[in-house]
Amino acid sequence: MSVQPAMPKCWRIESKPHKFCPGCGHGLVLKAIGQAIDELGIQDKVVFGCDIGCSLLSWDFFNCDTIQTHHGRTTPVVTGIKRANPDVIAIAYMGDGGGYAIGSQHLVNASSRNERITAILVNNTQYGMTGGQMAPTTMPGQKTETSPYGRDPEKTGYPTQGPEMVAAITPEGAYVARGTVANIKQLKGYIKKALENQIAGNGFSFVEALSTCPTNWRTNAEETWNFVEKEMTKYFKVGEVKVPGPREKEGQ
Ligand SMILES: Cc1ncc(C[n+]2csc(CCOP(=O)(O)OP(=O)(O)O)c2C)c(N)n1
Ligand code: SF4
Ligand SMILES: [Mg+2]
Repeated sequence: MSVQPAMPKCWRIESKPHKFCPGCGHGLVLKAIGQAIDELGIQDKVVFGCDIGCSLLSWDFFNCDTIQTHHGRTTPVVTGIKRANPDVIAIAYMGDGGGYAIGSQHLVNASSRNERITAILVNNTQYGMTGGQMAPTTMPGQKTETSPYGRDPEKTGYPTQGPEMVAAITPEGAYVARGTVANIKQLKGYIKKALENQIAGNGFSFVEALSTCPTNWRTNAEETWNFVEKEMTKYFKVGEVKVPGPREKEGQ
């Protein structure tokens, strides 16, 4: 008897198996997104935007309206769609290179304008699709194709703290969290809350997902999970960073 994998109902079965490398975290993040869409019953309303980078392999993942855009530009593209059609649920899906480097201005501007969209960013500590170059999220000492002796923060700075930055510059009503593919249930919960925040019209919603790239990390299965669970969490704190509601009073 063959065992059928449990796929979210909103996934396109015809496009599976997907094209990510074995052990890649993108498929897990997309599964969490799919489960959140199913549980909220919003498949008919979702417009899914994906970026350049390995995220573009999700262009045929969902039975939802989908658009693929340039680096980091997924955020303004789905913002335009949302402004023109306020009833849609707009999701921008991108990598850390696209969201925090090449298209970082769009994340900053959408955050400070509190756009009513949901951005989901996959942090795999480097530029995956192009062969593993250093990204803003590369950790001190981490070796990549362009930091062969390890990232030196004196020369190239410390890892970008994306959710913390977004939380600092968004007005009230924003929802911001960092999840991990090592805890899919929690990640799905954060994505669901981010989508609910958009549905409620509160403001910008942003979820970063710590993710795996065994191909460029050159890690086996055990090393891959150790890296995401033990190394990445030294720099990237998993949890909710900002939830809608009044800010604490000054001095508290
Ligand atoms: C403006 C621009 N600069 C550079 C590239 C080349 N490029 C394509 S994918 C990519 C890396 C993407 O990395 P990331 O956003 O972290 O996604 P990942 O593949 O890691 O999921 C780069 C630099 C491009 N397509 N456009
Ligand atoms: S290169 Fe890395 S991020 Fe891209 S599909 Fe392969 S494992 Fe995933
Ligand atoms: Mg990346």
